[in-house]
Formats: sequence, C-alpha cells, structure tokens
Amino acid sequence: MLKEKLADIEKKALSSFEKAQSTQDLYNMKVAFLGKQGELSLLLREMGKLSKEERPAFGKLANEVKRRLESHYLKRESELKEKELEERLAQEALDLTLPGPPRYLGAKHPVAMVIDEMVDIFARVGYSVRTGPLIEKDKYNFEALNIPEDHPARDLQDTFYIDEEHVLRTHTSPIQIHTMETEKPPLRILAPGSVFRCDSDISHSPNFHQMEGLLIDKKVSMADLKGTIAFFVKEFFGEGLKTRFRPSFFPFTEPSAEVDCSCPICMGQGCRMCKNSGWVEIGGSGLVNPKVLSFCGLSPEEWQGFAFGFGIERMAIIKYGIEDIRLFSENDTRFLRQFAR
Ligand code: 2NL
Repeated sequence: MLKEKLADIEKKALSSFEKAQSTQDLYNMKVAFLGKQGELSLLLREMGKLSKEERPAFGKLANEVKRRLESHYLKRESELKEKELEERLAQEALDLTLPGPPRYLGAKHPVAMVIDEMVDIFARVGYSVRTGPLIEKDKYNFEALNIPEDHPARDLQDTFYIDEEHVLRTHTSPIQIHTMETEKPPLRILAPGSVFRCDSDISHSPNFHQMEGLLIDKKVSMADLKGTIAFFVKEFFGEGLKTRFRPSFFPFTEPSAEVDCSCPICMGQGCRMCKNSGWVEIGGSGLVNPKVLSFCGLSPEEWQGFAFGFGIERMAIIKYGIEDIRLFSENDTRFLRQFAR
C-alpha cells in the first residue's frame, strides 16, 4: 500500500517537474513534494504502520525515490535557467546599430562671434584692437569724456562704484582715452570689452559687452563717419540693408547721431524685432568733442575724429533674433549649441 503511494508520489512529482515552466514554478513543486510538509515527508510519517521487518526496505526505497527526484529537479532547474536566460537576452538584446548619445563639440560664444566678426570687418579698413582694465578711475570713465559731475550717467544707480575714485567701467571709451594719451595720431582703433551698469531686466544686463571705435586724423568729417558705418552695416548684416543717422546727443561727441539700420529680420518690412518700424537702433556715433581731444593732449585745430559705440549683445540679438539678453550669461548649452557651426 505504502509502496504504491510512494510510486505514485514519484510519478506525480516527475510530471510536475516536467510541466513547470519557470524556476519559480519548479521550486514550488519541489517544496510541495520534497519539503518538510511535502507529500514525501507526510508519507514517511506513515511508516509506523509497517512491521519492523518491512521498515528498512521501505526506508531504502523512499531514499532512492528522494534522490532520483532531487537529481531530476537539478536537471530540470538547469534547463529552465537556460531557457529563462535566453528569454531575458532576447528581450534585453542591444541594438548596436542605434546611434549613440550625441557628443557636442565646443563652440564659440555668440558674443565672441560678434566681436571677432566686427574686428575682422574693421581690420580690413585699417583698425586694430586695444583693450584695458575693467576698473577705471572716475577721471577716465567720466571726466575725460566730458560727462559732468551732475550728469545722469554718473548716477549711483547706473554705476558700480569700487570706492570714491574708482568704478567698474560703464563703457569701453576709457580704452580710447588711454590710447589717445599714449599713442600718436593718426589712429584707427577698436575697443571691445565687458562693461558694467547697475541695471537688470529683459533687455538690460548688469554686465554686457561693447564695441567702440575711434578714428583720429586730419580733416575728419561726418561724411567719413557715415561712410565707415554704412560699410560696416553692409558687411555685418548683409548687402541690401540701409543705414540711417538720427541727430542725438552724447557729451563726448559733437555733433552726435544715433545709428539705425533697416531691420535684418524682416528686411525693413516690419516685424516684432523692429516693432513694425522696419528700423532697428544699433548704436551711437559722432565727431569727437573738442573737449575730449584737448583732455587727451590733442589740439582740436590739428586733429579731429569720429567715434562710435555698439552693444555686442544687441548686435547678436538683432542679427540672430534672440529674445532675452540674459541668455548670453546663463551658460545654458541648449542656447549656446545653436551657434555651433
Ligand atoms: C552708444 C553710444 C558712443 C562713443 C560711443 C566715444 C569715445 C571717445 C570719444 C568720443 Cl574716446 N566718443 N565713443 C561715441 C558716440 C557714441 O556710444 O549708444 N553705444 C551703444
């Protein structure tokens, strides 16, 4: 009777092991048949029913069944493990033909691009670059430029003061003052660089860049200034664009003119950038005020000059249609990447 039950358990266990479709399934079957509360253990508890003589033979038989089932379990387990591994590999297979993650190349900052391009254009008509310190004496940032003590540009709100005598330069003009003091005319110089104003909103940054230019020679007129600026605008923004000069005032030039160019975004047709006027303001200019020449030790009778100033970020905003000046200093590579060639 017990022998038949034993044979029956072996048969059921073998077929269950065969049917198991996963290692987890198989393990559950092993517990059900060979575990402490499993069918085989329960059967062995019934051995008390047998006579003393019958017990050793049955015990031996039961042990053989157990060993066979265990070895069958191991064989089936390795089959299932292999099957599961194959399934996992098929699912997780790497597609080696897929493109890898993009690796971006470094690129020039748009402010540097505009500076380099402007320098290249003016270099072709004889200009060379001068630079200078970011901290200047009040004398070089304001006094030499005929900006009087009570002028609004001096206002504490617009200027970062270092101490009573020193400021963070609010324009690159001091570079040109130093050059006029130390070099002999004729001069054709460009003064690019970082400048600081205590001002911050969507179109003003406390730190931005300027490109100023200065020509000192004999018998310089507004015609020379207009010709030079018109040449630059055509080279920088494109052949079809017009330049327009509007009378203005700067303490350091006389006469002074604001420089507009036809909007390069809509080619003068009217758009958001030019507020539908067809024109955008790109900078200021004028003939160097005789007071400035005298301050630098040049005789206004012998020497005249013209000067101009452009905001670099403003040039980039107009040329590339950028919305917010703060993008230039946020170092967001999604913005900067667009200027990579
Ligand atoms: C503007 C106006 C300007 C100058 C800058 C200058 C420099 C010296 C003497 C005379 Cl040393 N002038 N620079 C002249 C006119 C305009 O800039 O609106 N810039 C964005």
